[in-house]
Amino acid sequence: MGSEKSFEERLEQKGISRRQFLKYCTTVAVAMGLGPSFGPQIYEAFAQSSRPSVLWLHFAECTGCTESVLRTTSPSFEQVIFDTISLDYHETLMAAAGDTVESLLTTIAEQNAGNFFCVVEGSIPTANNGVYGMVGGRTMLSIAEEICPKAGAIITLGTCASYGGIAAAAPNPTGAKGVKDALPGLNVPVVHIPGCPPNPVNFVGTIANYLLQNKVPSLDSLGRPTFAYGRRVHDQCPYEDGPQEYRCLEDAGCKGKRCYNNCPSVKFNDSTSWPVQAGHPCIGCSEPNFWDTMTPFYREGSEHSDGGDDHYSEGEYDD
Ligand code: FSX
Ligand code: F3S
Repeated sequence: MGSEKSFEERLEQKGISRRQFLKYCTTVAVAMGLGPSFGPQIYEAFAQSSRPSVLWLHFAECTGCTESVLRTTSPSFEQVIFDTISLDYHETLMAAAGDTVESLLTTIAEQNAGNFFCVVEGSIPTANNGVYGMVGGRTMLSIAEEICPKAGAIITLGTCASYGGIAAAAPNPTGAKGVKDALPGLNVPVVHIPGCPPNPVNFVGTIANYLLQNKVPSLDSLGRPTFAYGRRVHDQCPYEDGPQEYRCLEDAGCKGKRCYNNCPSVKFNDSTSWPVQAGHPCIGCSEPNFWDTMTPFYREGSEHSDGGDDHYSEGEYDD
């Protein structure tokens, strides 16, 4: 009870009510396939936990994954982070920089060996001993080799960290790889949360699952939580026979039939919208090698790609 009270006090200090946080936990519970009645259990899991340590590594990426998570507004990412996990290292959000911080990374990983989450964003350049990706004078590859094996569990946030993403698109001159491919022999559970960018609800749901059951969620053959990636985008899309103000975009090149993700159900930006609702075909961004296998993203000559003013045309963005 004591820790629950201090958790609520911390929420209050940040101007967020128990009710608001409970609402968010209910969203996470629904995304996890547990149903809204599990919202209070997730709330309790966060309230009672001793805030697991998280070391967050940035490699070859656009930082869109962090940006997506930062767009969690009710509660804000800052509230989720500082009240439910202990974010001990995150290069984008840390005020400090330099040698002290770099040595802190090593120290925290050693002191908490086996007991911290390692979140990885971005792929790892491996060609020529990883020389094409450096942070603080070290290769991303050597940082990953040092930190990742010490984690209790690894969450690869985004398609780049999961499968290589855009940096690994053909001809992949830097030898960019996802974490598991870059670190063969890694003996730590790895959860892939792909998407370019991924949905923050799926990230928080993975943490919640760990707090509730002390293990990573069940995964599909590509290492993704089945609660989030168990169904095709197309199978959840409401637009095939849906309301007339929205249109099915399959003839514009939509890859929803080849892509597994919960975008139509969970949506982005506090459930405001998702690509097809915004008028853009799904580009299959949560599948491995989608830059090579899902392109061209737009289908030429379709009714939606021939100059309509609310849909992109092939070639319009060719610069
Ligand atoms: Fe990749 Fe994420 Fe796409 Fe960007 O960190 S999955 S390019 S949204 O930023 O890694
Ligand atoms: Fe990506 Fe398709 Fe969702 S493009 S964000 S998986 S609708």
